[in-house]
Amino acid sequence: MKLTMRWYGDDDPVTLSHIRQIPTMTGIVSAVYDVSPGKVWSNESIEALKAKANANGLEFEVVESVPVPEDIKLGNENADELIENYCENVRRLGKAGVKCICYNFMPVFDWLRSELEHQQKDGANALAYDQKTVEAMDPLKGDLSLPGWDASYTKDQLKGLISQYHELGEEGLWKNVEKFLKKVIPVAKAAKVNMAIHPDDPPWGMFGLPRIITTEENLERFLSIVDEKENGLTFCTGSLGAAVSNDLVKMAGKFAKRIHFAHLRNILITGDRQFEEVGHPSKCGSFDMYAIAKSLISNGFDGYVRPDHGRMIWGEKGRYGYGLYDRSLGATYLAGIFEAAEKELKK
Ligand code: DNO
Repeated sequence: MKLTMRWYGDDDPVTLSHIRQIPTMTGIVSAVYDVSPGKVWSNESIEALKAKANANGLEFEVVESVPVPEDIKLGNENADELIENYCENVRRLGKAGVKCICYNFMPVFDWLRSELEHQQKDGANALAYDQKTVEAMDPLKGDLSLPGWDASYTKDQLKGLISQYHELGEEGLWKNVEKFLKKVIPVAKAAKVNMAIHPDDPPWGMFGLPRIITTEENLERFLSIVDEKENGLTFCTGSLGAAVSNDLVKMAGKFAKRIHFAHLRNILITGDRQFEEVGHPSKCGSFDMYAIAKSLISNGFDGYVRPDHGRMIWGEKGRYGYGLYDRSLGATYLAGIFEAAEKELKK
């Protein structure tokens, strides 16, 4: 496995020289942020990102994300043109040496939390989710005040989008993901890039929006749409594991060869569809992280790993989930459990 760390570009308070000093770190996970979703990334921007990483002794082999525009997910008229732009990005990234692209197919919202600074007993704060708080809101009535939700849509745009998705439903979304995969995966194969879809976070529908990248059964269905290695997964334990019915150790093993990227973080499940993010080690939360690492590598996983959301500790202020300190602790913990698992496997 290769240990990587997400970096949000020049505006990120965490610098490349910080990242380089994390023991066993090999590279960054980043994206071009100077164009809107659906547009082609310039070769100059891609090369500049790579050059910055390399100048700091880091690789740039993983992109997170090349966003999929809503028009593709909805199958709107301009979807074909936008998918072609998407393919062009895959070609360009492949040429620049990128080997893995993380993306998601979540309608309207990416990850969703109800609290960004949930106070913890040890003085840290972290992201948290409570279904009841989320259910109390109705975006169709213009009532949406989720922390972290970037209000780039007007109320009317948001209403329009949500009703289009209501009409589309889950099967409609499956149809559109199929169309996307059938065009993008052959391009990824030619470009020697592995595509790695990120699960829906949390893995259930909300506000009546369909969410499909959610369960073992759905991941299986997704992989079989185009049964090629390049059609793969980002295995995000914090996302999938929020649904207690998802058996992470089993899923890690079952899908290991198609998992190209692993986001390995722990959460503490505090109630029905209620959880908070915690430190990465098993003891801090609800998952057996060592068993997950072992299940991955003993079943042939050979991809990228990154620590995921960290808490805010030691007074750090920064991008929620993406500070330096707790993610670095997470990174060294992950390096430790993988070293142990690899050694155990060789015995
Ligand atoms: C949250 C991240 C997600 C992820 C995208 C991938 O912190 O894991 O935002 O980057 O869903 O497309």
